Amino acid sequence: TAEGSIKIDDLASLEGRVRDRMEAGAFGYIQGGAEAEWTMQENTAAFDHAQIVPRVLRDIQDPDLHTKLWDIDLKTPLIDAPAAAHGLAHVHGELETAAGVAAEGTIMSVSTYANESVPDIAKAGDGGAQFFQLYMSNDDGFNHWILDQAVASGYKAIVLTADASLGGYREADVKTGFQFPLPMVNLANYANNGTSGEGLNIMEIYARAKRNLSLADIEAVASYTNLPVIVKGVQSAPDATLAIGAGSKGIWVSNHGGRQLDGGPASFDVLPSIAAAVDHQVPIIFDSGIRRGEHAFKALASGADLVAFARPLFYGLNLGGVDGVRSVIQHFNQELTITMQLAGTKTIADIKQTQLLRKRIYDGTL
Ligand code: HOC
Repeated sequence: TAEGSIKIDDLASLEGRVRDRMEAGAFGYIQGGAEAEWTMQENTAAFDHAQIVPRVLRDIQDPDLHTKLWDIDLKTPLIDAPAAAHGLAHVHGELETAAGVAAEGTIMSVSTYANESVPDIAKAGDGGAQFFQLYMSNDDGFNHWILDQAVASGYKAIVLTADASLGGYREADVKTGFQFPLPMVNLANYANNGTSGEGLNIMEIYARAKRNLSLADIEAVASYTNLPVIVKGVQSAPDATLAIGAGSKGIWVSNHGGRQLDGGPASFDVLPSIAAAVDHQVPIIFDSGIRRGEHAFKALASGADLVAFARPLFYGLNLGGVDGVRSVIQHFNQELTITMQLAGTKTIADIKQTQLLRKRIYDGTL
């Protein structure tokens, strides 16, 4: 693997660049979505349903990407979305991602199903802010053990995954017969677990999931850890309201990159009704389908406070390790900066005042 900064013309083309470098099953697992991949494709297409109305003559130069989540200062509103098994893309997996994301002054979200341990990823992040993404297991001993690790390692929030009580039907994985080729180190390190995940397929991994997740799990995780819980996988205004009522300190609008329920709406299309329901009570993080700075701008203008993405970072990681990760974030930042300048917005707060012309609107009854 040639390491180092990578030249990026556009983020969408990274997928084609890594396709032949990666083992087919690993590429299919990362790139693929559920069933016909309709929702996955809609996630990106949906940004074309809204147009940015630019403002001019506003005395703007050098737009400022800095923002804050709670007391965490960030150099950009673009953050790393959680994803399992970075070892599929790079021999040092999450360690390189952590170093790259921290160097760019933003947040890394670390999956329960990482190929490196929770404490080691925290160390590699070198003081950068990290969230821990919990997939609740049907083994409460494991949930407590891994949450203890996240707390002890200084993670800033627990991202409670709400849309993954069962795996979506991923046809690419079925066709390639994909099995995770590496241990998931947190599973391996948990003494009572009996499996490291190595050699299992995604459905076998999902067999560990707690099926009957409920609102009570928010309070259970919050009181166990004393960390803010952000519920991830929210796709409707009523669920956002219920999650906040149950103690969620953040709402993560996501359909898991189209990897879970196929046939559901694009994440971007449900964002306005959720933002209206949340009404600034807690921050909103958005993911699913972001491939351009203008997509991030549109999500911010529709009520998101932070915008997350995973697949492009996987591709950057594969192409250039820590520097590849940095290159992807820098490219996103560059596109967002250009969009901000041309739209007449100096700050992230200004983006939120920008008018979007929406061609398709979902109402709050979703
Ligand atoms: C409960 C098992 O986010 C994906 C990952 C899933 C990780 C395994 C979860 O592939 O979407």
